[in-house]
Amino acid sequence: MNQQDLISTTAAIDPVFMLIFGICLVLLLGITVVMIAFVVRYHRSRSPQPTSQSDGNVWLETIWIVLPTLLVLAMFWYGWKEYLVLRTVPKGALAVTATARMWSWEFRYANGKTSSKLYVPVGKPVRVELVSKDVIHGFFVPAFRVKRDVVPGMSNYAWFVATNPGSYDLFCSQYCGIQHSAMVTTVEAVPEVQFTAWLNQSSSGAVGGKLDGRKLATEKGCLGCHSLDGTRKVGPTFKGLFGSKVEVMHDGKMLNIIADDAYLKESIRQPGAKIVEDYPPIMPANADLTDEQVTALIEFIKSVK
Ligand SMILES: [Cu+2]
Repeated sequence: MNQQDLISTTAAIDPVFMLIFGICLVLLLGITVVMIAFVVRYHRSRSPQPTSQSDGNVWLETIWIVLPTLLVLAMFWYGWKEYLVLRTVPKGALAVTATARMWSWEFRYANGKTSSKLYVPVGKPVRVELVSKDVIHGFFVPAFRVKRDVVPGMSNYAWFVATNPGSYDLFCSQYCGIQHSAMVTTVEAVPEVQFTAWLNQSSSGAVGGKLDGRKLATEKGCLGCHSLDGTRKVGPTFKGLFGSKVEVMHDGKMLNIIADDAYLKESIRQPGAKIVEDYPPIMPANADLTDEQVTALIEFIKSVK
């Protein structure tokens, strides 16, 4: 399929929406006008007694059976046709894996690069593999009319093509917990040359060969639950955490410990091992982080005073 034949998801969906919306609008107006006319025309003051009785009208009945049937079939046929466009990924689409977790998105490209924003080249179809690490999320990009559930254990996908450069909202469309509204990011559609250059830059989080812990914490979604200013969020704040005394539950026993390197490392790798008193045990494990990344995160936590 070459570029000229490529129909965007937006171009496929909008006419269907307008058709169904148009039919609904005509019916709404038609029914409302007739209803009001009848209320006035047959008001008790005008016709105190029933003036006529009708036993039926074959033509009228035929019309009100056949016409709605055709309308509904037309909506179905047209909707189905364009739905197939949504489900048929054009050949040569760029493959990206979107991983949803409570409460952030991570996009992974074929070369292993990861990003918290979905960078795509303009004019090139993108196939997004949808993966959930925990609960049901929803991949929703209104600008491209694409919305698909992201279900743990189920393989699902969506595709779209950005026909114009720009920044487009990307939401989670399923209520997935108290920080659900924090699952917002963007699709960044950039010219292909720029995209290729970005893709071949060293992976995110690296600054001059050294990993940037703050950037990593943002990208991995840590800051969705852990504040930097002492505010209580879903998890304990990072502010002043390092070196502080923490009350934790460990194997059903309450322990008083000092938040040192070993504790932070364990809490990043196996969050369930020691749960800070009064917080829910819901942080996902981070098996995919490298040791360098964990160290960078700890260094960052140390710096938040
Ligand atoms: Cu979500």
